[in-house]
Amino acid sequence: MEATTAAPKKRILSCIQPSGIPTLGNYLGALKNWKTLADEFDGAFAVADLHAITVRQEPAQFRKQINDVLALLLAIGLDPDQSILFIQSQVPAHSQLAWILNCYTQFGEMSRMTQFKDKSQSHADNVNVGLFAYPVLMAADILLYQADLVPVGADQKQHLEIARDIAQRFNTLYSPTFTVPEPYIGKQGARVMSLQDPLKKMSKSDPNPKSYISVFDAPDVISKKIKSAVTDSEGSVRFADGKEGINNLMGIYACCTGLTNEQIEADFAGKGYGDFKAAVAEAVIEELRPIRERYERYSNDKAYLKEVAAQGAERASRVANRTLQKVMKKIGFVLP
Ligand code: AQP
Repeated sequence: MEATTAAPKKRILSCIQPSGIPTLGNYLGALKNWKTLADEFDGAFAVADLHAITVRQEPAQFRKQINDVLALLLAIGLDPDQSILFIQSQVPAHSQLAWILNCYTQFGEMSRMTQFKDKSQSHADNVNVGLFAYPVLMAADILLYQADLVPVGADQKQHLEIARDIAQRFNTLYSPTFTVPEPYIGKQGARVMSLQDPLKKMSKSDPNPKSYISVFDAPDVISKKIKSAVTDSEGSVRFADGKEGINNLMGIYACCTGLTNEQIEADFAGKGYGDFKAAVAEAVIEELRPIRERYERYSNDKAYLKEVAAQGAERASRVANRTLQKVMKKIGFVLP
C-alpha cells in the first residue's frame, strides 16, 4: 500500500497591539476565534508592541500592557507548545525587514491608506513617520512567516492588500521569495462599537473608559458601563437603522448567547432598555469570567510569562531569520 503523508497545515498569522487593555471588541471580533484557528492551522500569534509605539506610550504602563496581552493569549487557551506565541520586538527581523520593504513601497500607495488618515486626525499632535509606515511593518510581520492566511477585519483589508502587492513586487523583481498571503474569512467576528458613540468602533485607546469594556473589567464595572451605554428614545429592543446603540448591544448579546436578532427581539418584546441592558451585562460578565480568571493566574506568574516569551522569540526568529536571509541575499547584501 502506498504511504500517504498529510499535507502540511497552512500557516496563519495574527497580531494584537498592546496599546491598552484589550476590549470586548478585540475579544469578540478577533481573540475569541484564535483558539479555533490555532487548532486548525499552523498558528503564529504576536503581541505587536512595535506597532503600538506609533502612538505615545507611558513606559511602565506599556511594559505592563505587553505582559498583560501575552497573559491574555494564554488565558484564551493558546498553547505555546502548539503555536508560536511571541512579542514582536523580541524578534529583530521584523524591524529589519520593515526597513527593507520601505524601500520597495511607494509613497503614493501608502498615502491612500485610510487608517493613516483617521489616526493622524485623532493624534494630530504626533503624526509620526511610523504611523505612516505602519502597513509596511505589518507586511514584514506577515511575509517573514510566509503566512498563507491572515484573519482581517474590514479596517485591515487595505493593509493586507499592500502586503500582497509588496510580496508580488519583490517576487517579480527577484524570484519567488514570499508567500502571497490570502485574507482569512472565517467565522464572522462581531464588530463592536463604542458604548458612548455607536458610530465609532470600540477601541482600547479611546480616552473615555466608559466607551469600552476591557476584558479585565470587574462585573460591577461592566454592569455600570452597559447601563450608561447610549441608546435612543424609542424604548423598544429591535434592530433597525438609526438605532445604532441598541443594534450594538444586540450584536454583543447575540455574540455572547448565540441568539439571533429575531430571537432577541421576541425575548424582549414589551420590555424596556433597563431589562435588556441588565441581560446584556450578565451575558458579557459570564462570557469574560473564565478569561479573566485564567488571565489572573498567568499574569501573576512573571517567570512563566518570561519563559513563554523566550521560547516564542526563539521559534519565531528561526522562521523569520530564514526569510530575512533569503531577502538580503537576493538584494545583494554581503551576509556575515
Ligand atoms: N471594536 C472592534 N470590534 C471588532 N473587532 C475589533 N478589533 C479591534 N477593535 C474591534 C480587532 O481586534 C484585533 C486586534 O486589534 P489591534 O489591537 O491589533 O488593533 P486595532 O484594530 O487598532 O484595535 P483597537 O482596540 O482599536 O486598538 P487601538 O485603540 O490601539 O487602535 C484585530 O483583528 C481587530 O480587527
